Amino acid sequence: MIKVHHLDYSRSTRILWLLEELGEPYELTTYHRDPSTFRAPAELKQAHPLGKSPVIEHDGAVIAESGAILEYLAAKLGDGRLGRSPADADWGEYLEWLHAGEGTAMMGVVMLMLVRGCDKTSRASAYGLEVVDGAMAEIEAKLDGRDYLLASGFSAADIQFGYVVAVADQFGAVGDRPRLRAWLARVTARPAYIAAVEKGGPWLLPISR
Ligand SMILES: N[C@@H](CCC(=O)N[C@@H](CS)C(=O)NCC(=O)O)C(=O)O
Repeated sequence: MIKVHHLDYSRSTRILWLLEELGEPYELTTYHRDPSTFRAPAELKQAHPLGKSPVIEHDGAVIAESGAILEYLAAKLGDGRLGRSPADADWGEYLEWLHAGEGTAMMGVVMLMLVRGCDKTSRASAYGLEVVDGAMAEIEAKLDGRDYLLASGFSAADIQFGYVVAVADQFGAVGDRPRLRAWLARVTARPAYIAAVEKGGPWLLPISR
């Protein structure tokens, strides 16, 4: 059975969400953040040397990085659901969303998180906002005429970006983008997301800008 090393208030909810979508059983180990620093406990390093969540164990493999885990689980267990393959016309678009979520957009979101309460005109603040705003604008444009990030339907890419957009909103970076807001409401109304939150707890840290 798949073992998930889950940290409370974190992007590892993405993995629970995907597994709930697939109807796959999993064994959940939940780690708790330090209440003052919000950092992960040291025990998480026993699961993976980086000490970050999510981490999964499956068939003897230990895998970190949420995008890699989503891609792995969708390919291994999805049977064509939630993932895309080289045979699909939108495989490239799927991979781009999956990787841009952490590689670009989340980098900007983390900058906003780190500079919260600081001078909004600082270089770090302005750069973080520019990166996140660019990602939000791109999604708003893509959602014209489609319900999900891919025209072919809901996929792991929506799960990956669900967290990015939810945290960006917490820091006031979503803006007045009706398609993006409707998409976030649509994907987080899915029974699998609700089940993931019931099992893993809320994914947003209790902090604000
Ligand atoms: N790019 C990695 C980021 C992993 C990461 O930073 N996870 C956070 C949880 S949202 C974490 O473990 N933070 C605890 C800490 O750094 O102490 C991924 O997508 O999995």
